[in-house]
Amino acid sequence: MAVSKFGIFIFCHIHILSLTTANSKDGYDRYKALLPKTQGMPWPLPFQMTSSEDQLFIDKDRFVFNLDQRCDILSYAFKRYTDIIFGADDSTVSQTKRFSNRNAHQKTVFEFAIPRPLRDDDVVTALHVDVQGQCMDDEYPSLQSDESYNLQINPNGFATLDAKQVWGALRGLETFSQLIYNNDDGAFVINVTSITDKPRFQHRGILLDSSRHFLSVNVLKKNLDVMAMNKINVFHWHIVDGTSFPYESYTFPDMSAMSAYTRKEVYSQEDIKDLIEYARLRGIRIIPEFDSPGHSESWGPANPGLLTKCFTAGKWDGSFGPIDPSSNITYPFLTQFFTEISQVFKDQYIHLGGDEVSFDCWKSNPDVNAFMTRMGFPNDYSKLEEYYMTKLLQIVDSAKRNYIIWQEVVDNNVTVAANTVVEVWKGEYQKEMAAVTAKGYKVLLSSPWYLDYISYGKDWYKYYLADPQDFNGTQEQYDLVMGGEACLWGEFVDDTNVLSRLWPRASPIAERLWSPIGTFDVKSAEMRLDEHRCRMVKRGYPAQPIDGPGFCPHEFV
Ligand code: CP6
Repeated sequence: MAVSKFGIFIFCHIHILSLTTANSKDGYDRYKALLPKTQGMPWPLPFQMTSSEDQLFIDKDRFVFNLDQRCDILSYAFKRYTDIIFGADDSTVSQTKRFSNRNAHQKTVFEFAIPRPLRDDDVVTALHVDVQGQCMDDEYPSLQSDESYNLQINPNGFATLDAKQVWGALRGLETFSQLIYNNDDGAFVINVTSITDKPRFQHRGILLDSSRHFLSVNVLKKNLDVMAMNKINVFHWHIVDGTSFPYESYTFPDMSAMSAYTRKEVYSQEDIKDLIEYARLRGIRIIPEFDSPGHSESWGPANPGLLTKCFTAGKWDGSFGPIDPSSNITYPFLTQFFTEISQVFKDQYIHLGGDEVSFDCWKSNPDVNAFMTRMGFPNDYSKLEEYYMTKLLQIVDSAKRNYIIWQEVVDNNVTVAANTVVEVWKGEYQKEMAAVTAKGYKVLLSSPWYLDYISYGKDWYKYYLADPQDFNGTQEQYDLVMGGEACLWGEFVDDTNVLSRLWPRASPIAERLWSPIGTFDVKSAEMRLDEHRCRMVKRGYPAQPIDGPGFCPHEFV
């Protein structure tokens, strides 16, 4: 008989709660630190999962991934997951020391099972992977990618992973790797399990900012590894901003030559190809953001005449503001630049920013004001912004790319193409989501998930409980919600702390965006999150603790 692990977790939980009331806080904390961790529980929670306490051994020496077609993307994944599963923890346990704890569900979970001689059919020696249709060896993941999969670990040791597309197979391999754990003898075991899984939202992203501080390719790759562990499928790369321009453009090489911090803090075309491929192999899209007309001061030095000159007391004060919508170099520049960007980055979407445009500099500049009068919208700076954004969107449209913009653009009533995606990042999110979807735009949520706000205590609860479809709207409005993004801006973040500040704090958001609607049980999530955090640590990523005191079975080295 298969017993749901969830049932047992709920039982544990009640048990712990009763202890809380009976004992002092200190005693409870010490006790909790000694509790067995959950083992082999996946994060994010699958759409449907039943698992029994029946354990099967995985024979490390015989184990193979089977696939009956040639598919490089999966061959690479098999290699990666072989290392992930068996590499970090080399078990030297002999066959005879291994045991099965079949029937363990009849005892309390804390009791050890009785060792039992190994039977051949208890051993998993292969995962049989089947992808319907063709392998997508030269395709990129997209908003339309099918990430669903079905994973069966049968009582006789026969294990299968079925997916419609490679993207689903990749997600299933990650889940499979998470189901495997070491028993007390150090043997590799997996519980009899049946999983049918698919994401709730198609767009599950992380924003990182490589302009305020440079982030090395090496660290960005590590982050892509951890994203894949969390089934996050979009890297929103806020690659440049006002403070530095690390993107090495082949059309405008002076931009990074003049505005990167140093020649070292630059992403070459090779670096970018390398990252896009690294992400693709993990089923992750890279969406670059080139934010304008604000946040683009770094674009100026290499492009005289592009930025607005700010005036004080009737003359130029030496400073620059947003891109100058009235300048005759602006639109030819944007056309060339975004044509390049649409060739370099393979995703269907480009993020065009459009946030936090300050009107002060435009207001101060006599040429800009003369232009506005000529155009028939004197003193209407929102109209000027609209003029600029409309032209930019047309340019990107001609380059056959879709675009994402920050919410201000539509808050300021700029009319944008109907298929524009709007990212909500500020204000009361329920109101903003309702307003943007009422206008018929597709929407991404990020406002509750600004991970650069740090505070004392367990901030992950509030990330976990925020929901992109938690607003008053019609079904049509809910259907416009594509997903969301966790944002970690770069003012206080660089290579030294990006991974530990992001993980596991972004993991609750990953579960919110992947797992079925209504996955709100923070208590059972907490046990799994704790295990998941330790799993990241075990795989070599410096994920910080979710709560103390406590420990991981494998400390970070
Ligand atoms: N940079 C850019 C930023 C922010 C935005 N755009 C930002 C604003 C407020 C907070 C965090 C980040 N640093 N280009 C807004 C989307 Cl709290």
